Amino acid sequence: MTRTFALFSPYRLAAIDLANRIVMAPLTRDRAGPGNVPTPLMADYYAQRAGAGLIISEASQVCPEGQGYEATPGIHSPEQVAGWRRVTDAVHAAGGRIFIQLWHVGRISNIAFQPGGAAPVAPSAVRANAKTFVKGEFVPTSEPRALETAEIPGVVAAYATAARNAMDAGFDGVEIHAANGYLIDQFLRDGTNRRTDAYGGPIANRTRFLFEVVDAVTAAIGPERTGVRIAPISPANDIADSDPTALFSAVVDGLDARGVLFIHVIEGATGGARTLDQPFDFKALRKRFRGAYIANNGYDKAMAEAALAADDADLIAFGRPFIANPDLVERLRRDAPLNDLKRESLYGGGAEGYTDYPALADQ
Ligand code: 8OZ
Repeated sequence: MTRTFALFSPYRLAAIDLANRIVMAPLTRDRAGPGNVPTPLMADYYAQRAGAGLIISEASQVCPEGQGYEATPGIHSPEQVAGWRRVTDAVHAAGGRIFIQLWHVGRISNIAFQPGGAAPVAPSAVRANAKTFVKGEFVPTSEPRALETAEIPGVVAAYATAARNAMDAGFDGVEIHAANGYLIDQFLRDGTNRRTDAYGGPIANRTRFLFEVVDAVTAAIGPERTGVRIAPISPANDIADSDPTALFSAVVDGLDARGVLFIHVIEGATGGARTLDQPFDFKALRKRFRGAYIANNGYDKAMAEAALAADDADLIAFGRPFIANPDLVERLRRDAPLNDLKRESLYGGGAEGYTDYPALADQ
C-alpha cells in the first residue's frame, strides 16, 4: 500500500489547476539580457523547474525606477513582454504554471540604475543601511527622495500596466511583492514611512499604497489572478515596524476583503531563521484570510507535510532547494538526496550554476 502525501496532491487555485502543493519561490538570479529582457536561457531554467505545482518568477520591475540590482528582468517594455512570452510558453509546454512577481525596489537602489542618475524614490527620504548589486559588486544604496503625493497614482498605475503586460506575456497570474523592505513594505512600516499625508501615520494610511496597488491590479486582471507576498517580521533591507501584529492583521484583512487569490508569507527572516526574538503568530494570520495561504521559509519535506496536515497552509514554497534541484518535486517524492547550492553562481553569469544542476535521471 502506498501512502498518499498531501504535498503531491493537486490543488485548485481559483481556475488554475496545480499538479501539487509545491511552489517555486521567487528567486533573483540577475541573468536578464540587455534592456533587462528575459533570455532563452531563462526560459530553459524555468522550464526545467516546471514540475513545481506553481512557479513564482524572480522579482521583475514594473518601471525603470523600480530597478535596484543589475540584470533583473522588467515587465514594462514590449521587448521584455516578448522575452517573458518565451518563458511562459516553455513552462506551459512542460506542464507547469507560472506567475510573475511584480516589483518596485523603492529606496533599495542605486543612482546607477535610475533614469538620468536621479535619486531613487521612497515614501520618505530615509536612506537604507543596505547593499545592492551593481556591475558584479555589492554597493551601498543611494539616498532616496520622498515621492510627492501627486506622483503616487503614477506609480500605482505602473503596477496595473505591468499586470496587463504579464497577461500579454502569457503568465497565469501575478504576485505583488509587498515583502523584504522594497517599496510597498517601505510604505507599510513606521520605520521607513515618515509621511504626513494620507499615505503616512496610522496603519490605515500606511496600508493605503498597498491597497491602491492591489485595487489597480485586480481591476486590470482580476483578484483571482492576483496574489501578494508579505514578510511580517523579516528585517531584510533595513526594514522595521513598531507593531507588526497590528500592521499585518490590517494588511491581511484588507487583502481578504479584496478577494485576493493568495497570500505568500515569509515566516521569519528572509532566507534566514524562522523564529526571531520578536514572536509572531502566523497561524492567526492564516485564519484571517479566506484565500490560499502559501507558507515559505526553510521548509523541508517533513515540515511541509506537517503544515499541510495541520491545515496551517495550502501550499508550500521552496526557494534555495529549487535553485540546485530542477526536479525538486521528484526528489522530494522519492526522498532522494538534494544537490548542494553553489553560492558563487547565485547572482549573474550564464548557464553555470543556473541550468547545469543535474536532475536525478542524469546522476
Ligand atoms: C536577493 C537579491 C536581490 C533581490 C528579495 C527580490 O529579497 C529580492 C532579492 C533577493 O525579495
